[in-house]
Amino acid sequence: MPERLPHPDQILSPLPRSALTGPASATRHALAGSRHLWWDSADRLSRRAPRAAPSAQLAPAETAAISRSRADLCGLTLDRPRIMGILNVTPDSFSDGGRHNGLDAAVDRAREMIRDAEILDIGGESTRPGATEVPVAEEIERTAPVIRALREAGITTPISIDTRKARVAEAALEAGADIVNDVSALRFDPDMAALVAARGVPVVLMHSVASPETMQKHAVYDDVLWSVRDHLYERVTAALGAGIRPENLILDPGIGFGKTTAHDLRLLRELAGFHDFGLPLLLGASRKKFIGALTGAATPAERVTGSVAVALQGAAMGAHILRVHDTRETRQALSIWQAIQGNISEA
Ligand code: HH2
Repeated sequence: MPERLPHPDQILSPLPRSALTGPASATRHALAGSRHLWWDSADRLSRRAPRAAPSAQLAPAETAAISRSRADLCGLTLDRPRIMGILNVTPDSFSDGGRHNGLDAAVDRAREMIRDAEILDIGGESTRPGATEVPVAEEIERTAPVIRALREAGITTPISIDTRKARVAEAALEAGADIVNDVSALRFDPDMAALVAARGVPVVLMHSVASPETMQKHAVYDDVLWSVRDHLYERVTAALGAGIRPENLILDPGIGFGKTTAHDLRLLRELAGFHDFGLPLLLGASRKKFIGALTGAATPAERVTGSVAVALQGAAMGAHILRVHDTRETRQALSIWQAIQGNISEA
Protein backbone atom coordinates (compact mmCIF):
# COMPACT_ATOMS: atom_id res chain seq x y z
CA MET A 1 0.00 0.00 0.00
CA PRO A 2 1.38 3.43 -0.64
CA GLU A 3 2.66 4.60 2.75
CA ARG A 4 3.06 7.76 0.76
CA LEU A 5 2.55 8.91 -2.80
CA PRO A 6 5.58 9.21 -5.07
CA HIS A 7 7.22 12.62 -5.34
CA PRO A 8 4.96 14.65 -7.67
CA ASP A 9 7.87 15.99 -9.70
CA GLN A 10 9.73 12.81 -10.38
CA ILE A 11 9.11 9.47 -11.98
CA LEU A 12 11.07 6.41 -10.97
CA SER A 13 11.07 4.16 -13.96
CA PRO A 14 12.51 0.73 -13.26
CA LEU A 15 14.02 -1.24 -16.09
CA PRO A 16 11.93 -4.44 -16.21
CA ARG A 17 13.99 -7.58 -16.65
CA SER A 18 12.84 -11.10 -17.23
CA ALA A 19 14.03 -14.61 -18.01
CA LEU A 20 16.21 -14.62 -14.94
CA THR A 21 19.73 -15.88 -15.42
CA GLY A 22 22.89 -15.31 -13.46
CA PRO A 23 23.52 -15.18 -9.73
CA ALA A 24 21.19 -13.50 -7.28
CA SER A 25 22.28 -10.10 -6.03
CA ALA A 26 21.28 -7.75 -3.22
CA THR A 27 20.08 -5.14 -5.71
CA ARG A 28 17.72 -7.49 -7.51
CA HIS A 29 14.07 -6.93 -6.64
CA ALA A 30 10.75 -8.30 -7.83
CA LEU A 31 8.95 -5.85 -10.13
CA ALA A 32 5.62 -4.77 -8.63
CA GLY A 33 5.20 -8.08 -6.85
CA SER A 34 5.71 -10.10 -10.02
CA ARG A 35 6.86 -13.69 -9.86
CA HIS A 36 8.30 -13.35 -13.38
CA LEU A 37 9.88 -9.90 -13.58
CA TRP A 38 12.62 -8.17 -11.68
CA TRP A 39 14.61 -4.96 -11.74
CA ASP A 40 17.88 -3.74 -10.36
CA SER A 41 18.07 -0.18 -11.62
CA ALA A 42 15.64 2.63 -12.25
CA ASP A 43 15.72 5.87 -14.19
CA ARG A 44 14.89 8.95 -12.17
CA LEU A 45 12.93 11.32 -14.43
CA SER A 46 12.23 14.89 -13.44
CA ARG A 47 10.30 17.56 -15.30
CA ARG A 48 13.53 19.41 -16.01
CA ALA A 49 15.69 16.40 -16.94
CA PRO A 50 13.49 14.05 -18.94
CA ARG A 51 15.68 11.00 -18.47
CA ALA A 52 18.55 10.83 -16.03
CA ALA A 53 21.16 8.10 -15.94
CA PRO A 54 19.97 4.86 -14.36
CA SER A 55 20.35 5.11 -10.64
CA ALA A 56 20.69 2.39 -8.05
CA GLN A 57 20.48 5.09 -5.37
CA LEU A 58 16.86 4.75 -4.37
CA ALA A 59 15.53 5.38 -0.90
CA PRO A 60 14.22 2.21 0.80
CA ALA A 61 10.63 3.47 0.52
CA GLU A 62 11.08 4.09 -3.22
CA THR A 63 12.45 0.61 -3.76
CA ALA A 64 9.64 -0.85 -1.68
CA ALA A 65 6.92 0.94 -3.67
CA ILE A 66 8.24 -0.40 -6.96
CA SER A 67 8.87 -3.91 -5.65
CA ARG A 68 6.28 -4.92 -3.13
CA SER A 69 3.45 -7.36 -3.72
CA ARG A 70 0.25 -5.64 -4.69
CA ALA A 71 -2.85 -6.38 -2.62
CA ASP A 72 -4.87 -9.38 -3.80
CA LEU A 73 -7.79 -8.47 -6.03
CA CYS A 74 -10.97 -10.31 -4.98
CA GLY A 75 -8.88 -13.30 -3.97
CA LEU A 76 -6.57 -13.16 -7.01
CA THR A 77 -2.89 -12.71 -6.28
CA LEU A 78 -1.37 -10.09 -8.56
CA ASP A 79 1.98 -11.81 -8.87
CA ARG A 80 1.28 -12.53 -12.55
CA PRO A 81 -0.80 -10.80 -15.22
CA ARG A 82 -4.51 -11.52 -14.86
CA ILE A 83 -6.82 -11.50 -17.85
CA MET A 84 -9.95 -9.35 -17.65
CA GLY A 85 -12.45 -10.40 -20.32
CA ILE A 86 -14.57 -7.63 -21.83
CA LEU A 87 -18.31 -8.23 -22.02
CA ASN A 88 -20.03 -5.18 -23.45
CA VAL A 89 -23.81 -5.32 -23.33
CA THR A 90 -24.27 -2.27 -25.51
CA PRO A 91 -25.66 -1.85 -29.01
CA ASP A 92 -22.72 0.32 -30.06
CA SER A 93 -19.38 -0.68 -28.49
CA PHE A 94 -16.63 -0.28 -31.04
CA SER A 95 -15.71 -3.94 -31.09
CA ASP A 96 -18.41 -6.17 -29.65
CA GLY A 97 -21.43 -3.84 -29.70
CA GLY A 98 -24.76 -5.64 -30.16
CA ARG A 99 -23.24 -9.13 -29.88
CA HIS A 100 -24.07 -10.04 -26.30
CA ASN A 101 -27.39 -8.35 -25.73
CA GLY A 102 -29.88 -10.75 -24.24
CA LEU A 103 -29.15 -12.64 -21.06
CA ASP A 104 -28.49 -16.03 -22.64
CA ALA A 105 -25.98 -14.65 -25.13
CA ALA A 106 -24.18 -12.75 -22.38
CA VAL A 107 -24.02 -15.77 -20.06
CA ASP A 108 -22.80 -17.98 -22.92
CA ARG A 109 -20.04 -15.54 -23.81
CA ALA A 110 -19.06 -15.18 -20.15
CA ARG A 111 -18.82 -18.96 -19.75
CA GLU A 112 -16.60 -19.07 -22.81
CA MET A 113 -14.38 -16.28 -21.55
CA ILE A 114 -13.86 -17.59 -18.02
CA ARG A 115 -12.03 -20.59 -19.38
CA ASP A 116 -9.22 -18.08 -19.81
CA ALA A 117 -10.21 -14.85 -18.07
CA GLU A 118 -9.98 -14.40 -14.31
CA ILE A 119 -12.10 -11.23 -14.17
CA LEU A 120 -15.13 -10.19 -16.25
CA ASP A 121 -15.67 -6.51 -17.10
CA ILE A 122 -19.31 -5.73 -17.87
CA GLY A 123 -20.09 -2.45 -19.63
CA GLY A 124 -23.43 -0.92 -20.60
CA GLU A 125 -22.19 2.34 -22.10
CA SER A 126 -19.72 2.66 -24.92
CA THR A 127 -16.87 5.05 -24.20
CA ARG A 128 -15.39 4.85 -27.68
CA PRO A 129 -14.41 8.20 -29.19
CA GLY A 130 -17.58 10.07 -30.18
CA ALA A 131 -19.96 7.93 -28.09
CA THR A 132 -22.89 9.69 -26.47
CA GLU A 133 -24.04 9.29 -22.89
CA VAL A 134 -26.57 6.59 -21.97
CA PRO A 135 -29.30 7.49 -19.43
CA VAL A 136 -28.77 5.92 -15.99
CA ALA A 137 -31.92 3.80 -16.04
CA GLU A 138 -31.03 2.33 -19.41
CA GLU A 139 -27.47 1.55 -18.37
CA ILE A 140 -28.75 -0.21 -15.23
CA GLU A 141 -31.27 -2.14 -17.32
CA ARG A 142 -28.48 -3.30 -19.63
CA THR A 143 -25.99 -4.36 -16.95
CA ALA A 144 -27.56 -5.38 -13.61
CA PRO A 145 -29.73 -8.22 -15.01
CA VAL A 146 -26.71 -9.64 -16.82
CA ILE A 147 -24.63 -9.63 -13.65
CA ARG A 148 -27.49 -11.24 -11.73
CA ALA A 149 -27.85 -13.87 -14.45
CA LEU A 150 -24.12 -14.63 -14.32
CA ARG A 151 -24.30 -15.17 -10.57
CA GLU A 152 -27.48 -17.24 -10.88
CA ALA A 153 -25.69 -19.35 -13.48
CA GLY A 154 -23.11 -20.17 -10.83
CA ILE A 155 -20.31 -18.02 -12.25
CA THR A 156 -18.17 -16.92 -9.31
CA THR A 157 -15.48 -15.07 -11.29
CA PRO A 158 -14.84 -11.53 -9.99
CA ILE A 159 -16.91 -9.04 -12.00
CA SER A 160 -16.15 -5.40 -12.59
CA ILE A 161 -18.75 -2.90 -13.70
CA ASP A 162 -17.45 -0.52 -16.35
CA THR A 163 -19.36 2.66 -15.58
CA ARG A 164 -18.90 6.32 -14.70
CA LYS A 165 -22.17 6.48 -12.77
CA ALA A 166 -22.70 5.78 -9.07
CA ARG A 167 -26.26 4.49 -9.47
CA VAL A 168 -25.19 2.05 -12.17
CA ALA A 169 -22.26 0.90 -10.04
CA GLU A 170 -24.52 0.50 -7.02
CA ALA A 171 -27.05 -1.61 -8.94
CA ALA A 172 -24.21 -3.72 -10.31
CA LEU A 173 -22.72 -4.29 -6.86
CA GLU A 174 -26.17 -5.25 -5.58
CA ALA A 175 -26.47 -7.73 -8.44
CA GLY A 176 -23.15 -9.35 -7.59
CA ALA A 177 -20.32 -7.27 -9.08
CA ASP A 178 -17.15 -6.84 -7.05
CA ILE A 179 -15.09 -4.06 -8.67
CA VAL A 180 -15.85 -0.61 -10.11
CA ASN A 181 -14.07 0.31 -13.34
CA ASP A 182 -14.53 4.04 -13.83
CA VAL A 183 -12.92 5.48 -16.96
CA SER A 184 -13.49 8.98 -15.53
CA ALA A 185 -11.53 8.12 -12.37
CA LEU A 186 -14.39 9.29 -10.09
CA ARG A 187 -14.79 12.66 -11.84
CA PHE A 188 -17.95 12.11 -13.85
CA ASP A 189 -20.36 11.46 -10.98
CA PRO A 190 -19.85 13.33 -7.70
CA ASP A 191 -21.42 10.40 -5.82
CA MET A 192 -19.05 7.74 -7.15
CA ALA A 193 -16.15 8.21 -4.72
CA ALA A 194 -18.43 8.01 -1.67
CA LEU A 195 -20.10 4.87 -3.01
CA VAL A 196 -16.78 3.11 -3.63
CA ALA A 197 -15.49 4.18 -0.20
CA ALA A 198 -18.67 3.01 1.57
CA ARG A 199 -18.70 -0.34 -0.22
CA GLY A 200 -14.98 -0.91 0.31
CA VAL A 201 -14.61 -2.30 -3.22
CA PRO A 202 -11.62 -2.05 -5.58
CA VAL A 203 -11.80 0.73 -8.15
CA VAL A 204 -9.94 1.31 -11.41
CA LEU A 205 -8.83 4.94 -11.84
CA MET A 206 -8.21 5.52 -15.54
CA HIS A 207 -6.70 8.56 -17.22
CA SER A 208 -9.00 10.30 -19.67
CA VAL A 209 -9.61 13.82 -20.81
CA ALA A 210 -12.97 15.52 -21.37
CA SER A 211 -15.81 13.12 -22.29
CA PRO A 212 -15.81 10.27 -24.82
CA GLU A 213 -17.84 12.54 -27.10
CA THR A 214 -15.11 15.16 -27.37
CA MET A 215 -11.92 13.55 -26.06
CA GLN A 216 -10.10 13.20 -29.37
CA LYS A 217 -10.20 17.00 -29.76
CA HIS A 218 -8.24 17.19 -26.49
CA ALA A 219 -5.45 14.84 -27.54
CA VAL A 220 -2.85 17.56 -27.00
CA TYR A 221 -0.19 17.33 -24.29
CA ASP A 222 3.15 18.99 -23.65
CA ASP A 223 4.30 15.58 -22.53
CA VAL A 224 1.75 12.79 -22.37
CA LEU A 225 3.64 10.79 -19.75
CA TRP A 226 3.70 13.69 -17.30
CA SER A 227 0.10 14.64 -18.05
CA VAL A 228 -1.17 11.13 -17.39
CA ARG A 229 1.03 10.89 -14.36
CA ASP A 230 -0.14 14.22 -12.89
CA HIS A 231 -3.76 13.31 -13.51
CA LEU A 232 -3.47 9.91 -11.83
CA TYR A 233 -1.58 11.50 -8.95
CA GLU A 234 -4.42 13.94 -8.47
CA ARG A 235 -7.07 11.21 -8.77
CA VAL A 236 -5.29 8.94 -6.27
CA THR A 237 -5.10 11.87 -3.86
CA ALA A 238 -8.82 12.57 -4.33
CA ALA A 239 -9.72 8.89 -3.87
CA LEU A 240 -7.72 8.63 -0.65
CA GLY A 241 -9.27 11.90 0.53
CA ALA A 242 -12.73 10.41 -0.05
CA GLY A 243 -11.86 7.52 2.23
CA ILE A 244 -11.08 4.85 -0.36
CA ARG A 245 -8.45 2.52 1.02
CA PRO A 246 -5.13 2.46 -0.87
CA GLU A 247 -5.29 -1.31 -1.27
CA ASN A 248 -8.46 -0.81 -3.33
CA LEU A 249 -6.88 1.43 -5.97
CA ILE A 250 -5.86 0.26 -9.45
CA LEU A 251 -4.27 2.61 -12.01
CA ASP A 252 -4.79 2.66 -15.77
CA PRO A 253 -3.11 5.05 -18.27
CA GLY A 254 -6.22 4.99 -20.50
CA ILE A 255 -4.88 3.86 -23.86
CA GLY A 256 -6.83 5.53 -26.68
CA PHE A 257 -8.74 7.93 -24.43
CA GLY A 258 -7.96 11.36 -25.86
CA LYS A 259 -4.67 10.13 -27.27
CA THR A 260 -3.00 9.81 -30.62
CA THR A 261 -1.11 6.74 -31.77
CA ALA A 262 2.14 8.43 -30.71
CA HIS A 263 0.72 9.06 -27.23
CA ASP A 264 -0.44 5.46 -26.89
CA LEU A 265 2.96 4.14 -27.97
CA ARG A 266 4.81 6.38 -25.52
CA LEU A 267 2.63 5.18 -22.64
CA LEU A 268 3.10 1.55 -23.59
CA ARG A 269 6.86 2.08 -23.77
CA GLU A 270 6.94 3.86 -20.39
CA LEU A 271 4.40 1.73 -18.55
CA ALA A 272 6.89 0.63 -15.89
CA GLY A 273 7.17 4.29 -14.88
CA PHE A 274 3.82 3.94 -13.10
CA HIS A 275 5.00 1.27 -10.64
CA ASP A 276 6.40 3.83 -8.20
CA PHE A 277 2.82 4.53 -7.08
CA GLY A 278 2.99 1.09 -5.46
CA LEU A 279 -0.38 0.16 -6.99
CA PRO A 280 -1.59 -2.45 -9.50
CA LEU A 281 -1.70 -1.41 -13.15
CA LEU A 282 -4.43 -2.24 -15.63
CA LEU A 283 -3.82 -2.05 -19.37
CA GLY A 284 -6.73 -1.79 -21.79
CA ALA A 285 -5.46 -1.69 -25.36
CA SER A 286 -7.45 -4.51 -26.92
CA ARG A 287 -8.45 -3.95 -30.57
CA LYS A 288 -7.99 -0.20 -30.21
CA LYS A 289 -7.54 2.26 -33.03
CA PHE A 290 -3.77 2.65 -32.76
CA ILE A 291 -3.39 -1.03 -33.65
CA GLY A 292 -5.34 -0.35 -36.84
CA ALA A 293 -3.36 2.82 -37.51
CA LEU A 294 -0.05 0.96 -37.23
CA THR A 295 -1.03 -2.14 -39.19
CA GLY A 296 -3.84 -1.20 -41.56
CA ALA A 297 -6.22 -3.59 -39.75
CA ALA A 298 -9.31 -1.53 -40.46
CA THR A 299 -11.92 -3.28 -38.31
CA PRO A 300 -11.57 -4.18 -34.61
CA ALA A 301 -12.03 -7.89 -35.42
CA GLU A 302 -8.89 -7.78 -37.56
CA ARG A 303 -6.77 -6.50 -34.66
CA VAL A 304 -6.56 -9.68 -32.57
CA THR A 305 -2.91 -10.49 -33.27
CA GLY A 306 -1.82 -6.90 -32.68
CA SER A 307 -3.81 -6.87 -29.45
CA VAL A 308 -2.04 -9.99 -28.23
CA ALA A 309 1.31 -8.33 -29.01
CA VAL A 310 0.32 -5.32 -26.90
CA ALA A 311 -0.88 -7.58 -24.07
CA LEU A 312 2.54 -9.26 -24.03
CA GLN A 313 4.22 -5.86 -23.92
CA GLY A 314 1.99 -5.04 -20.94
CA ALA A 315 2.99 -8.30 -19.27
CA ALA A 316 6.68 -7.59 -19.88
CA MET A 317 6.25 -4.17 -18.25
CA GLY A 318 4.63 -5.68 -15.17
CA ALA A 319 0.98 -4.79 -15.84
CA HIS A 320 -1.19 -6.73 -13.41
CA ILE A 321 -4.49 -6.79 -15.31
CA LEU A 322 -4.90 -7.08 -19.07
CA ARG A 323 -8.35 -5.98 -20.26
CA VAL A 324 -9.00 -7.88 -23.50
CA HIS A 325 -11.69 -9.01 -25.89
CA ASP A 326 -9.78 -12.06 -27.13
CA THR A 327 -9.37 -14.04 -23.94
CA ARG A 328 -8.40 -17.35 -25.51
CA GLU A 329 -5.70 -15.95 -27.76
CA THR A 330 -4.32 -13.79 -24.95
CA ARG A 331 -4.22 -16.73 -22.56
CA GLN A 332 -2.28 -18.88 -25.01
CA ALA A 333 0.30 -16.15 -25.59
CA LEU A 334 0.57 -15.37 -21.90
CA SER A 335 1.04 -19.03 -20.96
CA ILE A 336 4.01 -19.29 -23.29
CA TRP A 337 5.44 -15.97 -22.10
CA GLN A 338 5.15 -17.05 -18.47
CA ALA A 339 6.74 -20.43 -19.14
CA ILE A 340 9.73 -18.77 -20.79
CA GLN A 341 10.22 -16.16 -18.07
CA GLY A 342 10.37 -18.76 -15.31
CA ASN A 343 9.60 -17.92 -11.73
CA ILE A 344 12.01 -15.63 -9.94
CA SER A 345 11.26 -17.11 -6.53
CA GLU A 346 12.39 -20.51 -7.82
CA ALA A 347 15.44 -19.25 -9.70
N1 HH2 B 1 -11.34 0.94 -22.57
C1 HH2 B 1 -12.63 0.91 -22.94
C2 HH2 B 1 -13.65 0.80 -21.98
N2 HH2 B 1 -13.35 0.71 -20.67
N3 HH2 B 1 -11.74 0.62 -18.93
C3 HH2 B 1 -10.46 0.67 -18.54
N4 HH2 B 1 -10.16 0.58 -17.23
N5 HH2 B 1 -9.44 0.78 -19.43
C4 HH2 B 1 -9.66 0.87 -20.78
O1 HH2 B 1 -8.68 1.01 -21.54
C5 HH2 B 1 -11.02 0.85 -21.24
C6 HH2 B 1 -12.05 0.72 -20.26
C7 HH2 B 1 -13.00 0.98 -24.38
O2 HH2 B 1 -13.04 -0.29 -24.96
P1 HH2 B 1 -14.34 -1.20 -25.15
O3 HH2 B 1 -15.02 -1.48 -23.86
O4 HH2 B 1 -13.97 -2.40 -25.91
O5 HH2 B 1 -15.28 -0.35 -26.08
P2 HH2 B 1 -16.53 0.59 -25.81
O6 HH2 B 1 -16.11 1.68 -24.89
O7 HH2 B 1 -16.89 1.09 -27.19
O8 HH2 B 1 -17.61 -0.23 -25.19
